[in-house]
Amino acid sequence: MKSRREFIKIGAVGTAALLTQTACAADDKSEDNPIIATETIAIKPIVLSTWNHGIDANKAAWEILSKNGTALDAVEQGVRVTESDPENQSVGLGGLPDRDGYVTLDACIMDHNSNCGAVAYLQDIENPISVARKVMEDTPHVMLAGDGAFEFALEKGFTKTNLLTEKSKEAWLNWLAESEYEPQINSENHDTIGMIAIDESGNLAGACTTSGMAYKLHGRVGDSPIIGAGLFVDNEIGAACATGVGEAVIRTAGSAIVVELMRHGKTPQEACEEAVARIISKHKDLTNMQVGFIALNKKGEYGCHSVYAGFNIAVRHTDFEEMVDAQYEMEW
Ligand code: SD4
Repeated sequence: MKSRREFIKIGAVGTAALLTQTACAADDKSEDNPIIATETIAIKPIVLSTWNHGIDANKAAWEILSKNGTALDAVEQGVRVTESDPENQSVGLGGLPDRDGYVTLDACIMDHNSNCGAVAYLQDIENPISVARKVMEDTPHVMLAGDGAFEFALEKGFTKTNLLTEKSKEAWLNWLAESEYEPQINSENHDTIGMIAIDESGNLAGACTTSGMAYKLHGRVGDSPIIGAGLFVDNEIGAACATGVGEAVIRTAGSAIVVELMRHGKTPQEACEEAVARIISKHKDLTNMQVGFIALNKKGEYGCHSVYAGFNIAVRHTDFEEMVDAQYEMEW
């Protein structure tokens, strides 16, 4: 297993060092450098999210968390930043389309009361996470898909928007020349954004949003809108989120498994490692099978792990902001 940690900005070095020893995906699991925080060091609020784009998303989430806002508002507002960034080609506006040129979005959100909402195969709406929240709050259902989700979004006041930017259209046209389907995760270090947070009151929430695998079959839905696969929150225990090949995450009920492992005493880091091991053991062919998990428990301890090298997460807390390179099992 390999790992590398990298601090990109530290607000208060002393505190950051303390938290690194007590709460992070530690490289050294010796007794001198425990990854289990004691009950007295509850780290909150805290927010973590997947990939490099997590830094900007965390900033928006932090605006809310640092003012005593709820984790639910924080994760929604946080991932909206990534959804609305036209330069980001794996989430929301500007996402790479499916094989037939349609940008189709998947998203879900979950709060501390186990309320949850999701949209799948949603087109022409820039912020699917906010539609998912409306599904959660304004309907008796958990998930709406396709045309029904779109109609619902319009009813709720969302605006129809063309999500296929020139940049993504051009990439798709280039891809069409060979039309070879090859999932490419890690490229430019961004993909699905998954965000999990604890607020000042100690409540957890999570959000996950994506345009899915580039050039997927039309109609394909991944793990990201599926509660228990792309995201799971249990306010008694913790929260987890997945990125990578959605089919593998669905097959192993990835995020639910991470939370269950924490329920049975694993640290977030150990739980992510075991979920990755499960992915590896259930797949004979691991070619391009990148999957990464992030996890956070009630104490604010967190962890992350991936099948292949290259996965990283953004972490924001009162005293520091950092990127953590996940530990992993294999080089590409
Ligand atoms: C999916 N899990 O649609 C998403 C894609 C992703 O990193 O996360 N890529 O399968």
